[in-house]
Amino acid sequence: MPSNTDTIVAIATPPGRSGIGVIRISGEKSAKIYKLLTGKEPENRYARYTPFKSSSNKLLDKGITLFFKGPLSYTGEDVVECYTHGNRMIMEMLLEEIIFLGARLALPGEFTERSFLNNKIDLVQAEAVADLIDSNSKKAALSAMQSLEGIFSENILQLKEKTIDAKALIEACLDFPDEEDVNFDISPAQKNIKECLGLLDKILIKAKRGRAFDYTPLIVIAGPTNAGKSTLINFLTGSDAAITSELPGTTRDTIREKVLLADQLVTLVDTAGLRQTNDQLEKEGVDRAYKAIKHADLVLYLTDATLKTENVEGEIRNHLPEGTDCIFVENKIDLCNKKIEKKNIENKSCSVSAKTGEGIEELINKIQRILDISTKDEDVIFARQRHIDALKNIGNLLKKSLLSLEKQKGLEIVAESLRESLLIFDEILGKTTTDDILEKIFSRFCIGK
Ligand SMILES: Nc1nc2c(ncn2[C@@H]2O[C@H](COP(=O)(O)OP(=O)(O)O)[C@@H](O)[C@H]2O)c(=O)[nH]1
Ligand SMILES: [Mg+2]
Repeated sequence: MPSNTDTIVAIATPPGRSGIGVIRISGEKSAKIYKLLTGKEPENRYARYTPFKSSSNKLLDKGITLFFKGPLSYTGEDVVECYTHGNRMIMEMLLEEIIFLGARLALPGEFTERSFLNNKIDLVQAEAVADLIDSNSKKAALSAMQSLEGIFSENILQLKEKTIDAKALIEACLDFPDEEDVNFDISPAQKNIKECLGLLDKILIKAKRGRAFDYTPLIVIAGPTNAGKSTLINFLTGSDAAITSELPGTTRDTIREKVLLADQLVTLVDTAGLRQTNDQLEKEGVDRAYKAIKHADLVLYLTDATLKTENVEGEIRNHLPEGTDCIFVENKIDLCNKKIEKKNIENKSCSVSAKTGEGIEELINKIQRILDISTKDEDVIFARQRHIDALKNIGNLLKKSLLSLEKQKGLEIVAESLRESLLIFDEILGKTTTDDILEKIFSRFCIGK
């Protein structure tokens, strides 16, 4: 296990050519290395144009050097940053020189880990650093920034404070176990726990929304042969990714296409028509279609409006995993003289023509609503699954406490549940997180951060 007291160094900019390259050093030898490398005295927060020289006095490069005296630095320790020409060879030579002067190569995320260990940021903020760097959409980056600014942590701390209050109310009753004739009023505690649950719900909604920014939902188009599934995926992706044909059973492979629907990247999957068949190839296609349905976030179940189809819902329900949403889409309305009535947005069925595009906008609105693709980016938190799972566990413990209170099951049990939930808050923020969880979190960072 490398020591936390070593002075560490890393190239912080990505490999390849660039205008500027940054090398970052952190630890107690930083100032000494600054002096030996540049021949100048480090001055706190002063950007100086300096030479970078090797121990044998060879000029390796010239650039800007910055010194941050700890604890007012990224890691909380003395930090030096060298801005060099963005050439990998030059940077490698400088790196070797700095290692020769007493630093060791930093592990992935080690600078941020030190910032966390020195209490500059909590674990949620440390994770937000990595999420910000890794984010794949502008919305994801902006919401990771909110978490880095501490908004998510503040929300969690607020909920924790409220839970502490509830525990104190319960414990106050527990302090007088022998006074049997004292009738304790549990309603303040009850009210408090209910408020905790309300707050928790709000945080969870914001967290799930934020998570959706960096998640690509899987939408599977399924239904009988010839309903127009391949035509629909082609229409939605604006391509001819899938072969369409009046011959039933054309599609065998599942075709996946990424597309922006209402500002959200989704993966659309076209599948083989669901029917009984003796054709081995088609059978394999149908199996794959059912597999795709199993993993879907949303299924669009397509039927042909010109045909009479019975018990559409029952047909697919047996194959839909619990909780998977489904929109029933009646296609080819251009062939019927039917006027499409505008259905309530809550209604999970609609009529379209994959050929003319009629009704598609309403379909997209329904998809957007079901996946809760928020077009507003305020009030979201970039959360990880770890946070969402922990918050759900807290929710379960709070509900358990409330139930115990209502059933007058004994205040000791209620207090115990509340105590347990407080431990989870500390895990989220990294106060009691185990070493292997920390290692898992920081090893996913890039080097130099
Ligand atoms: N008129 C009309 N024809 C359609 C529509 N959607 C699909 N078709 C036709 O129906 C046939 C089957 O379509 P296809 O997309 O291959 O169906 P799949 O088997 O469900 O993939 C093709 O001849 C399509 O051109 C539609 O909305 N209107
Ligand atoms: Mg097809």
